[in-house]
Amino acid sequence: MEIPIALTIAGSDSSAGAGVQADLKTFNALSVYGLSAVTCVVAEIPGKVSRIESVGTDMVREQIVLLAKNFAIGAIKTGLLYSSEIISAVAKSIFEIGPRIPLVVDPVITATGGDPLLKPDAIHAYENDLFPLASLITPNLDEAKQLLGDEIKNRKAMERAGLELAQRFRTAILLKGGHLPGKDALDLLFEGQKITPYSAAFVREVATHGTGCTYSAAIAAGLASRMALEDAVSRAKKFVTACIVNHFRWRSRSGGQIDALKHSDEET
Ligand code: PXL
Repeated sequence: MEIPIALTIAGSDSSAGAGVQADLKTFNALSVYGLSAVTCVVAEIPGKVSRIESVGTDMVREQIVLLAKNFAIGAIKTGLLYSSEIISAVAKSIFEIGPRIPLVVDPVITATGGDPLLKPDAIHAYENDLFPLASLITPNLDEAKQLLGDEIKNRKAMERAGLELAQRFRTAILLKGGHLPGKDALDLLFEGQKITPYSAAFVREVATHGTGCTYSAAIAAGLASRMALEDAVSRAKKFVTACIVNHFRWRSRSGGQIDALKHSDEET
């Protein structure tokens, strides 16, 4: 059987817990061959972004178009796109290579540690250029707040926000409620008026970054393998939870602690 192929269009994380590195590890763990188009290079360690430099839009476009001419891409995910110019170039390239390839958009705005990753004026480019091409958008509560303007503090508010986003952008929305207080990490999938919940025990005292990247990459891996959206999300939720539970941990050279996701499909 031919191995399915997925493409990530995202930033490079030097510490390899998030971004392109997390996406490729996820594709590999889920038996999908991963391709990558790098949009920016981030010098960072877990919890601290030090510097970001973008890749030129022509180079971003060249990577995507060249790959699409030569590989049968089964699904695409986007991660950190950094600027409105890159978002628009990515949207244009995706439209040209095949607007019907399933597209998962992870609207990355800030790093887990709180550092900004996206230029503030870039949200409009997401809304105008890229969201119309998406099969699924995967905001966390902070990102949903930036898109809608309202704080989301409980499950009822999540339901209202998800329905509004699904209607506004005419596509499926996975609203990730991991930041809500409580013992479970609850996510809600909105497809039109239909709401499907996905829940897992919240893993405490593990400080990893890259969970959002890993989650959306795992969903794209499922779609590339021709799983239905609801099944792809269900498997991805289990996968990302296992990656957190099975984390790596080191002592950093400055004496602090470094946690990183372990991207493997083993049972917890
Ligand atoms: O976790 C968000 C994220 C996404 N993409 C890249 C990153 C990070 C964060 O820390 O470096 C490239």
